[in-house]
Amino acid sequence: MSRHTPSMSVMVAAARKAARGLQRDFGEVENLQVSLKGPANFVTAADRKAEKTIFEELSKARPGYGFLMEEAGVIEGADKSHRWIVDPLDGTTNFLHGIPMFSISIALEREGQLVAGLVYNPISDEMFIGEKGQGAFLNDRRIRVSARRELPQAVVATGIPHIGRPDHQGFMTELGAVMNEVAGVRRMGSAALDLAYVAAGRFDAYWETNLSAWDIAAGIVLVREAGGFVSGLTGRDDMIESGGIVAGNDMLSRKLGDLLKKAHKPS
Ligand code: 2AM
Ligand code: CA
Repeated sequence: MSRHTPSMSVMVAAARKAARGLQRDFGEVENLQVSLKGPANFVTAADRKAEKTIFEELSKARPGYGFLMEEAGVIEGADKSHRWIVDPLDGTTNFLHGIPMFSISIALEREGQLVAGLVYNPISDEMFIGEKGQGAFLNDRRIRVSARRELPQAVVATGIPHIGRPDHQGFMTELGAVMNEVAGVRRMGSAALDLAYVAAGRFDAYWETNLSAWDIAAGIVLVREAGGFVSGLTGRDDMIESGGIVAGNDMLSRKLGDLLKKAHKPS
């Protein structure tokens, strides 16, 4: 069983409440697939509604905490030492296409340090939580990063840039280097879930670039608390600032990081 702080109970309650709306709306998306114009607007509305629910629940339970949210951006709070970092719907493209691979991501920052993370897939009902010093859990069962130590045995997740997102050539360079060395590359479409899967040992490692703080803040806590290692693409602890991330157990994250660095700077 997991031991949570009261703050984690607040996060879980907010995520579950927002999830009920997303579950209903996801069911509706399938009916909207026939209309070409309908789904995108509908999904934007579902996304905003989920964010509003999470904002209201967290604000009620912890008045004064600040926010950084995907839709609303920065909301300053009276309490300068606490901030919630929220992505109400990570994996929007999947949601829009009726693919049940998306998540709610909520992290808590205290004095500038990430101290708690939650990633919830409302369709599979998988709740990943982690708090600094307390370990990481999937539906109350302890999770750990994978123990594989060699890239040829590793399943490695990533995200592929798409229309409107930068650095397609950079990604091709990285993929070219990685796919030659690993057992398989996977692309699920939700950065938050990718990190949760690394924490659970399903993916051995993960890398992606050009992400935002709300995509990765909660997942970073999960991977660390599952015994894993997270860094930016140059190996520095700058994931939030750089938007680049490499994650896995200490051995594989280092090997993957080295591979990516070498791909960009062939000697
Ligand atoms: P989203 O679904 O909330 O947009 C997919 O590789 C990951 O990248 C998802 O976590 C997705 O989050 C995120 N993503 C999609 N478009 C993005 C963009 N333009 N900038 C940054 N992140 C993006
Ligand atoms: Ca996102």
